[in-house]
Amino acid sequence: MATDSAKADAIKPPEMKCVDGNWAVAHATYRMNDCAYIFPITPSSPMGEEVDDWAAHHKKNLWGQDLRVIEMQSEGGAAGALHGALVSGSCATTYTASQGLLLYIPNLYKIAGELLPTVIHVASRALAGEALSIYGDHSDTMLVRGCGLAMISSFSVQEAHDMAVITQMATFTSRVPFLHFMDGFRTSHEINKIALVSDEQLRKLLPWKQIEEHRQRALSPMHPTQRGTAQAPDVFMQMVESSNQHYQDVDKHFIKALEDFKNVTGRDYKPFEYQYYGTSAPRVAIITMGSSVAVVNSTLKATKNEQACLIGVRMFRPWNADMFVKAIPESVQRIAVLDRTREGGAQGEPLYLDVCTSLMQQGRGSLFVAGGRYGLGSKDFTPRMVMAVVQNMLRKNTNDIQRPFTVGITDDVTNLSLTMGRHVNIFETKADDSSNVTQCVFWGFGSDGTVGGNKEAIKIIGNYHEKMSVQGYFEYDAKKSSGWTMSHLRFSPEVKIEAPFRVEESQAGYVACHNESYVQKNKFDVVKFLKRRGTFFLNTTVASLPDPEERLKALEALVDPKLLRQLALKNVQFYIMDAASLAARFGLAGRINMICMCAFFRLSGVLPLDDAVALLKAAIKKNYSYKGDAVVKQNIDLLDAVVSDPKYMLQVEIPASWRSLTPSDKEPSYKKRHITLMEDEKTRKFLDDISEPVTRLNGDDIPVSKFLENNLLGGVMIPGTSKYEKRNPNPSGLIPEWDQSSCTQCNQCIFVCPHAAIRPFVVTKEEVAAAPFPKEFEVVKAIGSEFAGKKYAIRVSPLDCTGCNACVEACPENPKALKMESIDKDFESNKKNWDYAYELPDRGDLTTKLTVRGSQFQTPLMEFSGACAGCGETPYFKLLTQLFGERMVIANATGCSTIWGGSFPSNPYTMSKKTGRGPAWANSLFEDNAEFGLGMFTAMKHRRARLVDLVQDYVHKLDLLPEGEKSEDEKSLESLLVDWLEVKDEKSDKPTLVYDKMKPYFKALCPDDSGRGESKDESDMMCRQDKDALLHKIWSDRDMFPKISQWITGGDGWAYDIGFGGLDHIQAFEANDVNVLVVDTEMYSNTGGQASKSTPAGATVKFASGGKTQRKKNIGEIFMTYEHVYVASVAIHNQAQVLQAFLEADKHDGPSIIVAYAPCIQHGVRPQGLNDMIDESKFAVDSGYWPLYRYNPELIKDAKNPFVLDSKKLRKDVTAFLQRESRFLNLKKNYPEIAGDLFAKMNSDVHHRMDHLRQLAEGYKDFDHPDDAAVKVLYASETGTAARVARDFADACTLSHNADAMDDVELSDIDGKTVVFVIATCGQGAMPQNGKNFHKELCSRTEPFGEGTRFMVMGLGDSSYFFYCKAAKDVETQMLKLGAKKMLEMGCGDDSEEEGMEAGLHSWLDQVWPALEVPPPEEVPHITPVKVAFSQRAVANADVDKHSLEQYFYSDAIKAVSVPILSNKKMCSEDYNRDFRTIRISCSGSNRTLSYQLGDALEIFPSNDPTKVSDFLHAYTHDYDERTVVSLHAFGIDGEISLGALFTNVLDLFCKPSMHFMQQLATFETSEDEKKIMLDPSFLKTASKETGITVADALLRFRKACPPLPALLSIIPTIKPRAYSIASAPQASTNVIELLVLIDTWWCDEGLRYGLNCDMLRQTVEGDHLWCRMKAGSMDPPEPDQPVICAGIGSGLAPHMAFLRDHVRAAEAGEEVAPFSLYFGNRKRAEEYLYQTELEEYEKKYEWFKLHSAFSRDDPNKKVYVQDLVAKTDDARLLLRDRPGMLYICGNRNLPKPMQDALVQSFSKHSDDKEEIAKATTDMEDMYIHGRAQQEVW
Ligand SMILES: Cc1ncc(C[n+]2csc(CCOP(=O)(O)OP(=O)(O)O)c2C)c(N)n1
Ligand code: SF4
Ligand code: SF4
Ligand code: SF4
Repeated sequence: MATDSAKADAIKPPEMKCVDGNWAVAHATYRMNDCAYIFPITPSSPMGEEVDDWAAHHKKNLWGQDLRVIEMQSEGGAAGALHGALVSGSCATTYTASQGLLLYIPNLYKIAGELLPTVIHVASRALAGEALSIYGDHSDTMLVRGCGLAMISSFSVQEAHDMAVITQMATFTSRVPFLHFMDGFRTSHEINKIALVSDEQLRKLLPWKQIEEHRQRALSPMHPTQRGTAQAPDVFMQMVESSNQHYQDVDKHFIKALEDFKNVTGRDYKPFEYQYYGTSAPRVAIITMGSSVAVVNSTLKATKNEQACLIGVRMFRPWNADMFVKAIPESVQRIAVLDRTREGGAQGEPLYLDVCTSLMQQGRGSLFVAGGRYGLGSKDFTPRMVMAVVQNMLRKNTNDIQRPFTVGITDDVTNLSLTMGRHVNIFETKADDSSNVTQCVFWGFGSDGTVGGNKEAIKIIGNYHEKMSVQGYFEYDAKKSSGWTMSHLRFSPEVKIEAPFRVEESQAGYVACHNESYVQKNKFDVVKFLKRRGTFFLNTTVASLPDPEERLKALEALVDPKLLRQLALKNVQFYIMDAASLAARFGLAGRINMICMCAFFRLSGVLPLDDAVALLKAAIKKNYSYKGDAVVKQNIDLLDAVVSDPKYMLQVEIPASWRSLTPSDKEPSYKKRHITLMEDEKTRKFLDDISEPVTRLNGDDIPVSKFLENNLLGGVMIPGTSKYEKRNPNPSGLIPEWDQSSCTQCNQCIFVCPHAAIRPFVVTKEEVAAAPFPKEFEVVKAIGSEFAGKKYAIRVSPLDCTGCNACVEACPENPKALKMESIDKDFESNKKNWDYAYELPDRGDLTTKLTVRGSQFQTPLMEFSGACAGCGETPYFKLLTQLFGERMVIANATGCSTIWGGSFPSNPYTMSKKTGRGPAWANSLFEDNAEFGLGMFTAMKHRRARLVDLVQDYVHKLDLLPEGEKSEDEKSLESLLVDWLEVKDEKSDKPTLVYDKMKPYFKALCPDDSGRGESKDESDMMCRQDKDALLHKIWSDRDMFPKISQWITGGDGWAYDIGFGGLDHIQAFEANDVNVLVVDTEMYSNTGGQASKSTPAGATVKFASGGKTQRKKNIGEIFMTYEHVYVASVAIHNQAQVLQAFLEADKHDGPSIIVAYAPCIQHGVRPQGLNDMIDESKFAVDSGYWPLYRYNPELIKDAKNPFVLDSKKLRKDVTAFLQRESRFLNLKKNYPEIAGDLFAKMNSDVHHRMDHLRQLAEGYKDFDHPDDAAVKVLYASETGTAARVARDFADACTLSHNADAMDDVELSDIDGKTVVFVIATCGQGAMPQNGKNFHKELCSRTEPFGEGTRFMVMGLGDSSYFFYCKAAKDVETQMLKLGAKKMLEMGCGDDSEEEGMEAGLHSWLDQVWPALEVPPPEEVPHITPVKVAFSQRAVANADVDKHSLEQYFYSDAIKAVSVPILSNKKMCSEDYNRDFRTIRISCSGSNRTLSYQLGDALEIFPSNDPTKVSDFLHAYTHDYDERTVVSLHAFGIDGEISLGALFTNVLDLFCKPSMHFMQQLATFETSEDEKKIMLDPSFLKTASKETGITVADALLRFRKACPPLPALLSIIPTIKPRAYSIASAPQASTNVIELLVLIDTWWCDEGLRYGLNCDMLRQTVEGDHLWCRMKAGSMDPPEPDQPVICAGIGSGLAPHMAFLRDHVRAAEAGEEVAPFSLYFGNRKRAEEYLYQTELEEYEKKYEWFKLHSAFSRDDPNKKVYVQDLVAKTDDARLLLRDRPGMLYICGNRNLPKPMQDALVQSFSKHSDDKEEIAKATTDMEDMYIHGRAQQEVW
């Protein structure tokens, strides 16, 4: 403790340092404590970070020890640990804020109750209420004022340092714990030059005796005591009161500490600081705390206000009323109390209440007191506001004084706010406009180095001479990066700067704008800060223009005229420089901060230039010497250039004309950016009222009423506002450019984009033509029959793309189909085309969302978030919204995902254009998210149960009603409700879709807000149980119709640490069907990168700056122990696995948790940062750093191993992974001695973990060890399909263990084994990624495989590709070369087949089981009976049938139109044995029409012969026949239909039965013998050959099985349409479709058979109607100006005719038409020269058309085929090789190969030269690769 002798000591000049408030506190507290317990929370985290860093560097405290810094799992934990440390005699401290402080509360009571001395340092902050605010006010500190701590407020950075010491002194002398608080950000983050308390001074000041006493009071077995007992009413109160003495004395101890401190340091503080600058006596007193004291003080001082004085409250607790009232001069009549907090519903805020009570107590109750609120959430508190308060208090009549009041906002609702006057300049302004304080403002772009540079500048200037006073304060956009930054700097060699508020309008002598986009129209008012004759510096590329006039023009084009006018009127010195190109010139590309800092020193005159240059050079040497002399020199040369070379820094002569420029129009900026996107009035208003001012940094001016008008009360935000920002968050200036010719439409680039800025669009040709820039709207034909007639385009939003490169990295093609290009290239067309495409209809519903590719056609409902470029978190969230967006609710833990996902007013969560539905998102807190989500889930589950009851009751009530008493609407609603009850638990959009269908009936039946009639009396409705009331209640719970997917999301900090207790609790219960997504960045990213328990050993992050020593917590395995929890560990590059995990988690009935690896900017990936996000993810998995697995409890039910290890073989070394990230490298750099050990530990951990996971994945088949499995199943899979097929196979096969990716095994593993390969082919014949290495090794192996090596291959692909199944074929070839035995012909699953690849797969599997000699899996075929009942209607009714069939054909699943036949003509003679026909069909049906595009195909739904149907039914059963009427709820039919109509039009009674059908039928067979026959595949084979067995035949053959009607209708397949290429061209023959059809026949032993459709078509006549729909042809049709070669045989001529007719049409219309050669082949010229007349006529008429025909059966000795003609003629060479023409091949499967040979011959002119041939072959393949060769084969 300081003694009086201290007074005598001379006070040494202190060390001065430029630091911020956090550093100031940390520096003091580090030295005075043994332990610090920390947890990160803004804005106090830097205190913890500093002490942790010093501890890691072994800085010593006063006891010569390192401070022991311990990070806890939460503030609650820190408080508990602190309590424990204190009772153990430690000098311990902690730092916190806001919600964190609230979590301390229980322990604060304990610590105070037990009189344990400590100081808790708080950077005071707002509390989360209607929204989270990380900014400063006193809400947190005021809320703990009842805990029993003394509370001391610091007014400035210097005070924060000093009070940290003084409170430490007072806590020990008083034993009362202290809370020391400074204003969050304003003080904690403000840089100021302060005097430091030295160690020597501290030693003098600390009360050592009391510290010793504290230590002696500690718990110890040497003198045991008990603490924390339970007390009864008899003694508790006395014990509480027994500490009164200490509280009564604490102010004395504090005052004594202040005095001692003054004696040692010379700095004098009072508990209540009184200031008055008038000369008479003040009438008004302003009472306030924190940094506002300095604002009031400086204002009163500067204005020399005669009327008002200030009392700054430093000692808030204990409150000393006597001392306080004494501080108020007698003259004071009115008091204004300023509180920086709001206590809703209270009589007044805390300080106000204390003031009022004190005045009453001390007999001055007659004083007039007004309480006011200011500065909530860091709202800047300025001199202007102080003056508004003073003016308010000086009103003549006290009744006119606003009380309570608010200041700083416009409250036009409750009208509490004070009107503010003019800006007040508290600094002296001299005659020449110069000032005693230099004020500067810098505008920067997040991470451009502006803020860092300014911090450096403050230091340089602050250290320049002793007296120099400096201040720096920094503001940032809420976006995680690439947002704006603003630096407010003040310097003065004359006065001490006490101005804790921003630089104000028209006061800055220097304003710099480092980003030229800010000066553009509708951006920021960057020059408003400039004062007259100030200096404005603009970094702009304009400065590089050589010609001054051109420069001026460019500037005028760039800069908002409003700004130019201000510059002129303010008579500003205007300088420009192109920092980027200058930096590049000096080899320092991208480092503009150094240049801008030099420019500042040169222009601001803040220091003499020579001195500044010398100091800058010294700084350069200090900062860069570790990079080598060359870098130092580069920087110094650059510095010299900036400060002295006139070439670079250019002064702009401001023309007089700028003075009269008219301000730019007032149109809001979002309109300029994206006017077309304005969705509705609500959004428009929100953008106008709220978003626009906020984005232009004028949010302070928005009045309260606007928030209410926009329905934002309670913190509600409207969806989808981020899309209007278009903020170009792209420092790289690069965006991806798409090369459609190498794109395989896999959509992998789309999947990974963190910003949803790249999307695939499925568009029509007309839409492309209508694009703003149609030529630049590149498209290719969309792959997949579901996209019939559509084109595929990838487009990028240039103003949303962050240039992160993830999409390019993810593209699997070689060469890649995306490359980064300058954003300026085609900017206008890219932007406009994007805007246009964005507005086009959503077409995601055309395809499935269950595949990687399909999922990406779903519009993301989370887009353009504020995350850093390349953020690893966002793609997962985006995918969630694509899969479940329209039925999901998200509870999101505080973290990055709440900042990028919910920063007002930018909301990236949006809704579907089509349905208006979208994810509902809410954030509660950091610590309670699991519980918050569970609350949502349980509440909704309960509400839904009620809805189910209500629906059941309602349906029951209707059921009881006689038919005649139900209205048609009721009947329809009833039937839909019944449907809903059936599907309600299905985890899909189905329940929602059923609800959509109900809506019109609710509207019609519900007499309330659903649309009809008067609103009913609510309470009456609730009491009643009749059907109307039930309906009303159902409507009220309508939100529960969808099957909600509840997601609980957050980061690792939440899941592993602070929220773990809650997370564990919700996972522990099977009934909690909630899904948890943890985006694992392995640190607390949002607060700047502090360690969590997810941080791995060896990482250097904040709070573990000496390297984390403990290994990462294994959260996945922890939850696996519950056994009912679905657990997955995923990483973004493995898209198929991510997708599978998300789908499985949602599907799992119970809790799930997905832990997703999320690369973060703070990992410091080198050298490209998150530009390598995808590679980083892959490397992490390949090295075993991040394992991929899924634990699916559903598998346990099937007696399978629930654990599936998705990543197996370690292909990379984990230490190599560590070398890629600075979080690990820093350890090596700073602590090489421990780095080696920790890295080795990581290596062994990884191997240990992988071994363990492998064990988990093993063993559930009959063999003992997986290695004993006789069959190895391997796959190479790009999108996950091949992997799924392989896994299913391995599961089913008794001889195999499980399926592995090919790359996960060694060749030696398959030597001597039986191997089953399932191999997909991706792109243009490429091997999928996870098979590439295996294949490479296979190709380089020369040693043959051992005997017994056998294999079979299943290839998956798409036969419309040239390289169909190439990867599979390559493996087969290579295996054969190495002597392995092929067991089976390769199977091929063809995606372009009507039934998809399943058909090929099943027929292959049929052969696999016998080949392996294992029984096929015993599958019980699943039968879902059709909902059907016999109707009471006696006879069929044609109208009823018609209606029901229309329902069927018009249903979403079919979407057909009934159109009439115009003609049906044979093309060959009657008696010829083949029947080619032209069938012309009208496009106009009865009430719908068909439209088609060139090259499309028409799908026709055949029907059965009604007589045959009738015969069958009569033969089959006596229970029903074709006249029987049933009521049906299936096939889209909702009503009655006769069985005759159903069997004729819907069910494929006469198709060939499949094995699956037989299996299903067999389940109804009772005779085992019959069953055996049915299940024997040879039965079908033989019957098919002999009799051409049909389903009807099979049913009759096994009549005894006779399934009941519901099952029968379910097992008979439905009639599928048959597709025919269209031979007409839509523009040439309007409203008519012409088909060229060959009536197909086939033979069985019993005779000739017709296909169903052909049978029907051959019998149709003019006027008959056909049910048809359009299907896109598989070939991309040519444009008329494209050279074309068509080769077709037989009816394959159809599409060629269409193309040709379109060329003819174009020629007739005078369009340019390119050469067109047609090679047509058929059997006999005389009979089969189809379209002969027409073709020959064209040949004669048009010179661009050449016809080549070949007839193979005319001359049996000389068969001529089309390919022979192609080879012989020059057309192919001239049109396809020498020109970029298109080739179309159409005919049977045997045609393409010979055609390719023919092309090579034509291209090489029949050369024998190998090189020529090779070149021709490459040219030919090139055509295929680039989509110029297209084929349709069958
Ligand atoms: C009780 C409480 N303590 C501390 C904080 C400050 N805080 C907000 S987010 C966050 C870190 C979040 O980290 P993590 O959960 O890993 O998510 P990430 O930011 O990495 O996505 C912290 C410490 C808080 N909001 N509430
Ligand atoms: S560069 Fe990044 S932000 Fe831009 S489209 Fe590609 S992935 Fe998306
Ligand atoms: S091939 Fe490349 S560009 Fe095309 S969709 Fe796939 S990833 Fe995207
Ligand atoms: S998680 Fe990392 S990369 Fe993503 S927004 Fe947060 S800090 Fe940026």
